[in-house]
Amino acid sequence: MIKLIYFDFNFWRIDILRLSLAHSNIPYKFESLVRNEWPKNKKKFPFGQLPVMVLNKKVFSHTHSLARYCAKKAMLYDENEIKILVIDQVLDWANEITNLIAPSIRAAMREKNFEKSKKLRLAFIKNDLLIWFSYLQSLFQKSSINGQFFTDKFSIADITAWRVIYWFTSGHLDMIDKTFIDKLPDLKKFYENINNYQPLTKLPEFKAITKN
Ligand SMILES: N[C@@H](CCC(=O)N[C@@H](CS)C(=O)NCC(=O)O)C(=O)O
Repeated sequence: MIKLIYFDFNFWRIDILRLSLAHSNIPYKFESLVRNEWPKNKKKFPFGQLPVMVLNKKVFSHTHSLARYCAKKAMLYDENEIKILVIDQVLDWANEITNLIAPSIRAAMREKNFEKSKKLRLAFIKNDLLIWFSYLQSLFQKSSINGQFFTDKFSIADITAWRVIYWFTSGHLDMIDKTFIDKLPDLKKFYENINNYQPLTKLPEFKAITKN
């Protein structure tokens, strides 16, 4: 059986794996590690990071690789090379925007340097936030065939884009005005559609992510 390991909080990197498997009724185990105990556990993992996936006692890392594996199992990837390119770009976009906001999160969470965090967050908002979400909207506009999903059918691209938009519009990220998405009406419409896409919203994993 597939085992996924991540920290004891919701985050897109693990959530997209869990949502994909759950969507297609693929059984998996989830193990969470307490964040405070991470320093002593870090060296046990091949790249010193989470999430990882354990298959037959072998440990695999990196969100994009794991996402592709889970999505293939769940029939939420694609066979068509061009559609695969679209899906992969959404996964890479999620990594990019995460790497752009990460320094401001790290400054607050790890360094407890709130002044530095504030400066970094303001720079992110000024230089990256709208630009990177507008890149995603452009990809959607160019690729979507039905105006509903990134390709012609529901895929891990939709789960990933939804999950990252949810993160940025949740109101939990300091100084990020969640109404920024109103400036991107096609992306907002996509997000609202997925927010009401019953095969996803009925899952306990979805409910756990959106409960607060
Ligand atoms: N390249 C990795 C990055 C994963 C990553 O940044 N994980 C973070 C949590 S979201 C982590 O493990 N941080 C702890 C650390 O780096 O010590 C991936 O694609 O999954």
